Amino acid sequence: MTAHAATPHPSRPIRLYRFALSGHCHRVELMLNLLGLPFEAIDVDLVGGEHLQSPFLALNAFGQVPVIDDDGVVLSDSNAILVYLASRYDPTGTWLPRDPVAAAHVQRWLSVAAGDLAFGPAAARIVVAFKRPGDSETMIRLAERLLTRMEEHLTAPTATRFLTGDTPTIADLACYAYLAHAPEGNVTLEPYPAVRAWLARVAALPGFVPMASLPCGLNAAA
Ligand SMILES: N[C@@H](CCC(=O)N[C@@H](CS)C(=O)NCC(=O)O)C(=O)O
Repeated sequence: MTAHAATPHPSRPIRLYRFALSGHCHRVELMLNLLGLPFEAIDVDLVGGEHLQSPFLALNAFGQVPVIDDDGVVLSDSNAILVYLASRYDPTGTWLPRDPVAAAHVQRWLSVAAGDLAFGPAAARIVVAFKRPGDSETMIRLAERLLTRMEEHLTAPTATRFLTGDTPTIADLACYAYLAHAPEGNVTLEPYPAVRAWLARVAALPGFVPMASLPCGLNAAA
């Protein structure tokens, strides 16, 4: 076995530093569950500012969750963690394909997740759910533009069941939570049936775990 070959299981539970209502953390938690990996979740008090103090800053100088500690391998950034978990622990090699073209397609959606998704629906949800200041109108417009592009992608003649093929990859996990929870930031999913069908396919994966829903935005009780 080479140093890069996927190993099926960690020798001890992976520590996941997280905030339970964070979509960035959810995508990592989802990967851990879908791969059936043992892990221990450690809640970081973002509201109380724990992430901006030592010892957390020693784990991630950017002061953000998620972070994992896999037997001394400490990694931050949700998409980087997905790449690590898939490369190290997915014996099927399907969650992050090695084929150069397929890998590039996955990376394209990871970039979307770190770009339009983060600045659109994720940011709009933060403004509403956590009462942070921000230009909701611009965020919602960004979210609508992203959802329109995704609807087109998922209904094109070449469309597949998941974002980059007929089997799910880390691209689907990275894009899932902030779209599934977009209504909490006043972003409607109604005009996007193909996006909703794709979200349902992700949610039907064996081992799927949801992120808790918040009763705010379009989900607020009338
Ligand atoms: N690029 C990072 C972004 C992570 C991120 O924005 N985490 C948020 C929670 S959703 C956080 O820790 N925020 C604390 C802060 O920025 O003060 C990733 O993908 O992990």
